[in-house]
Amino acid sequence: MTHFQCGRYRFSLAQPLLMGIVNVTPDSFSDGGRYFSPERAIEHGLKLHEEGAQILDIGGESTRPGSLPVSAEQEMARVIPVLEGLRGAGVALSVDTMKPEVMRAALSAGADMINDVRALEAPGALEAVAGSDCGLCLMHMRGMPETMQLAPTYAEVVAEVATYLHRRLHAVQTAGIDSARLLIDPGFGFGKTLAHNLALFKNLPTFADMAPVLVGVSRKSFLGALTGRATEDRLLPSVIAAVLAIRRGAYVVRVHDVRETVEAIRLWQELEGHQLGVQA
Ligand code: 7PJ
Repeated sequence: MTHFQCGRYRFSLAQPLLMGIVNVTPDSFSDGGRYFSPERAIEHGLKLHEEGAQILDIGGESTRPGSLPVSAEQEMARVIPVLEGLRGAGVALSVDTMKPEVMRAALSAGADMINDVRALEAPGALEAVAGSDCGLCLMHMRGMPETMQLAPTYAEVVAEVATYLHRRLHAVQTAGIDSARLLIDPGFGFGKTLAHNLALFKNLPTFADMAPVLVGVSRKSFLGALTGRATEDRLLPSVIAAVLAIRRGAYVVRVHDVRETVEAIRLWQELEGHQLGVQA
C-alpha cells in the first residue's frame, strides 16, 4: 500500500502526518475546555492547520480516564458546527467519536475521517462508515473511560493489543472496507499502566507491520509519570515522544502542539537524513 485514503484526501505513506487536536468539550484534561465554543474551536483548528497539521481531530466527548459519557445529541451539537466551519479550510477533518449516530452526522457534514477509540465495536458503527471513503482509526482500549485506569491487567500487553487490532482489522475488512482507509492505534493511556505504555511504545514496529499506525501520547499522564511534569508542562516530553514514535514507524501523530512537533520532525529528518519506518 502506498496511500492512506481519508475522505477528500489521499495521503502518501512516505511522509508522516500531523493530526492536531481540536477539543470541543468542557472537561478535556489538558486544555481544560479552552475551546468549548464552536467559534474558538474553529479558530484553534485554523491555527493548527497553518502550523502544519494535515488532519484536525475534532472531539465532542472527553475520553479522559474517569470521564462520563455524553449523549449523541450533545456530542453532535458540539462537533457539527465546528466541522461546518472548517470544511472549506483545506485540511482533512477527523471526528473523535465512538457513537454511530455521531459518525453518520459527521460524515454528512463532510468529515474525512472517523477516529474511534472503540475500533468500530459499537453496534451499527461499521455500517455507519462502510458506505463512505472516510479514513478510519481503530484504537485499542481496555474497558471504558469511566473505569479503564482502575486496574488494567494483561498477561502479555503487546501480544494482546496486537491480537485485538488484528481481529478488528479483519472484521472491518470483512465488512467490505478498503484497507487503504485503515489506521491502527495501540491506545496509549486507555486502560494501560506505565509499564504497559512503555512496552507498547517500544514495540511500535510490531504494529507498523500490521497497518499504518497512529500514536497519541501528547501531554498524557504517563509522560508526567516519567518526567514529573504537570499536564501544562509536558510540551518537551510530548514533542520528543512524537519524534521517537515516528522513528519507530508511526505514520500519524496526534498532538496538541503542532508547530513545535513539526519543527522537531523536520529537524530529525534533516539531521538523520531519512524519513519513515526507521527503527532504533
Ligand atoms: C487518543 C484518541 C489516542 C486516538 C484521545 C487525550 C485523550 N484517539 N483520543 N488515539 N486519545 N486514536 O487526548 O489525551 O491516543 S483523547
